[in-house]
Amino acid sequence: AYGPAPESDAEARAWIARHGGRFGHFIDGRFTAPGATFATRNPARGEVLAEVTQGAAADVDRAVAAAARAYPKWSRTPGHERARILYGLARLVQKHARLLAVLETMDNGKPIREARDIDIPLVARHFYYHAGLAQLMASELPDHAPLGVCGAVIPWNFPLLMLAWKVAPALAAGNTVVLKPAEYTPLTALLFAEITREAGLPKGVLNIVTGDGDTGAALVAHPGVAKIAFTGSTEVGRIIRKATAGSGKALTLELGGKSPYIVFDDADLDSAVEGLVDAIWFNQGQVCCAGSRLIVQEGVADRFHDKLKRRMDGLRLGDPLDKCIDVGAIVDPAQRDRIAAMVDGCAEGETYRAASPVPDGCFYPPTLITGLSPANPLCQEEIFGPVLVSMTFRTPAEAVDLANNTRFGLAASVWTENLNLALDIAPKIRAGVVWVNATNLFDAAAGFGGVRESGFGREGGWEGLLAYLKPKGTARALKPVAA
Ligand code: TXE
Repeated sequence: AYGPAPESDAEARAWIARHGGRFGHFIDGRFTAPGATFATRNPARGEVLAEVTQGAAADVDRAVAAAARAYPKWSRTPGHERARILYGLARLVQKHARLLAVLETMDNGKPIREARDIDIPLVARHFYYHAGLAQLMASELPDHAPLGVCGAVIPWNFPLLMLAWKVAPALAAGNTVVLKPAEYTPLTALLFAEITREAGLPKGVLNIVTGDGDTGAALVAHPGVAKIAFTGSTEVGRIIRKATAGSGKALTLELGGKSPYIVFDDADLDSAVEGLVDAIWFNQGQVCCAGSRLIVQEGVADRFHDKLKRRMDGLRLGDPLDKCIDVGAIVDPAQRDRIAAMVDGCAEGETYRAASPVPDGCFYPPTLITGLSPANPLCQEEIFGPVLVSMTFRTPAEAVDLANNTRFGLAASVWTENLNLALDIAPKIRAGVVWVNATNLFDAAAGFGGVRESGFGREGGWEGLLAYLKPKGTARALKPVAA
């Protein structure tokens, strides 16, 4: 261990034990009896944390029916009353922050420092912000009405934060929700379900059905669902878009990325290195907007790579509950093997791996690959791991061409001391967000989302709220669900 003592997992283990180590779904305000289960593991230690129920179509039916029963009352609950409950949820997330952070780290493998200082505070912030919007809806959006039952399918890289991104705006707008967490990381969603009871959220307003892609597909296909919000792979996003086409369901998709990180020769190189460590090694690179393509100006490329390698060698890999860890575990051996296969399958370029010893278990070291041609699959495909590829450019126009040489368009980062250059470059990059001399800036008040194969729709801000509303008077195109 690097730190004095790893964060204690006793409270999280006690919570799991209170549920007998086996979880059912959360439907209509209570946990169902566990059915056929699958294991969710701690990827850093390989141990089974708990058994979780594989949701069948009948479970999805029951959850959608519960959400449909709760909808009339919740949608007519005044905004200030919905706000009171959402503020309560935000405060309870803060109250249980330590337990939520430890459980997230155990289930996902992310460093406790990140879960504690980034994920969970952003979750609370998201509920605070949307409580405020709920309160303002009657005066600011008097001509809008909620959609009905909203289905959310979320990934494993930010389990509770992605829940917050979907649930907070949906509830603020007056919808009810059925959410399916990712199969690798269902535990914080189930703990959050318990917290909704403490907050006095009426039963049926939020329902959670655990399971794999089949459970997600059943939710997507359900005729009683008015909207699907999905975050995950571009491949599954494509399946969901086809499955919902012509159904009248509203849809937002937040998909993969291959975000460029452009460093001009006049940039503050030390700050750009620090930013890049955050851009590509935050959450082991398992971030949809990860700055996974370094595009650095030729004259400073060697110097920049040297600085970056020194910084890489200082990164500490290890038990994610160790408070001094920089890089934790990959979420699952299948993902780790997928990363390794992509890197090992590359015949081109030079690979540099961080010096830190790689612990046993599901770990992959921070890796830099230089000397690849832009058409190489590693420069084109989302690796979704701690692997950075680097390319060089001579002119700003070349930098823009390289940045846009991708099917994705989620985020980008531009580093230069020349503000005119930054302002000239930024709008030419096809991405949902372009950060200048910064990276990974997220706020509940700012809409986040992509263009091209990174998806469509925004989450956060008024724009994100509008994705859960329709103009008043629009008839529901969907079949009502029998209560
Ligand atoms: O994602 P999936 P996986 C990318 C990343 C990663 C790859 C595979 O490149 O390596 O995807 O990860 C549910 N209908 N991202 O397989 O399958 C699934 O149960 C409905 C990028 O984990 O997209 C889970 O809850 N739902 C990404 C969720 O979709 C389905 C984050 C995401 O899983 C379904 C995650 C179906 N047919 C992975 N199939 C990002 N951009 O943030 C699966 N699911």
